[in-house]
Amino acid sequence: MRFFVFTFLTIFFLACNGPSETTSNTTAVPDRAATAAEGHMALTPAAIEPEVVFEYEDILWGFNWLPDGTMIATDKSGKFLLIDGDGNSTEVANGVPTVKNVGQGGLLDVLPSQDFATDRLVYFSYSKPANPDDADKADASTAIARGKLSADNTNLENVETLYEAGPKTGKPVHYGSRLVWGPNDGHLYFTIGDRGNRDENPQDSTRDHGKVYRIAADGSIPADNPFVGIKNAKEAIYSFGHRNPQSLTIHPETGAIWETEHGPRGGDEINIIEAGKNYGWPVISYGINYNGTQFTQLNSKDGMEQPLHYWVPSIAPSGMAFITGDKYPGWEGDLVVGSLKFMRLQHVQLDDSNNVVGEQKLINNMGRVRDVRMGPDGYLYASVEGEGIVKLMVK
Ligand SMILES: [Ca+2]
Repeated sequence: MRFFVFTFLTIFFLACNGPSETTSNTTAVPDRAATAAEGHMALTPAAIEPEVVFEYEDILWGFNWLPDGTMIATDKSGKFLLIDGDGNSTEVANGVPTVKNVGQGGLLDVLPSQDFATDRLVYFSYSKPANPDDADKADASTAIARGKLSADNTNLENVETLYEAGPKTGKPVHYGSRLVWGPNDGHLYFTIGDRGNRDENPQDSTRDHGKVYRIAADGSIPADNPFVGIKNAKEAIYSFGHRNPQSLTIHPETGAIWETEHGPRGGDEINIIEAGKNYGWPVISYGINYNGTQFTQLNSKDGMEQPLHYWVPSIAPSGMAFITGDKYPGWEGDLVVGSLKFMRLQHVQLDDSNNVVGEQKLINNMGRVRDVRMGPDGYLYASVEGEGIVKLMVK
């Protein structure tokens, strides 16, 4: 009983005092009793069994599904793969632009058009080099583009750049990026990291980088974007003060845009993205420099959003999905987040008000996770470096 009371008070405290924090030794999930009391069944992490559905040695940075169930995935080195239900793959041989596959750059996320069945357009993000003939040495920035996938899936045709951040830089870090369709407006939301220039980029609306963006499907700027009409502002900006967001997903009920971003040493965050808001980087943070020194004394400030949740130490979050459907009893509405650093999935338990009430580690040592998605069959899938794509079965 004492445990239960403690648990209840902990949840109450978390609910009343802003963001929830996790340290690596709190994942025993003391909130399980409360969760069960809410009527959740306790599917345990041990019941989750990864099944490799597509073996692949290199880095599949992002993946998604076409309407016919074919999977489309990005190999970071600059290739699109199409994967059928039997785990056979073909490469899109022609038309894919040259990427700078150095450091965190490469061919990044992929998102089919909302009207793919009729227009066959594929949207994607990549590190675009200033000089494609010398891509690895060239300065680069994140670009968002689309192209038409030929009927036989072998060519990407009429590739056009929809957004290209600038200025390009030689720094190999913090390109972002994820892409999602806004369910309420049909616009394209995407993320671009601060490109290693935290002091100039994230807080300045006249500069790219360190932002969540929103454009229409044709690349135009929606008239109601928050920075439209503001002098010299980058009008595609939707929110700012971000470090390096590598997850973007849609809440299945509210339609809200949820994001994760990498902190420095500690301070990785989950945020709910709203128009025009400032998410604080680098003015406020729960992290410190990699060398152990502090770059800010502040973890909160008026006018800056608190994260919904943050991790100390960092998990290096990449990819995130809400659990929907009935394949994972009791986990519906929770999040699964990929961890590059700890080579696992992080099950983030949410209550009905979307407060984080607990966490569990799923599939330790599965490899560096790049992307996490709910599949059309109701199962979770993750792309894992050196493994390929795994499906999370329930024993
Ligand atoms: Ca923040």
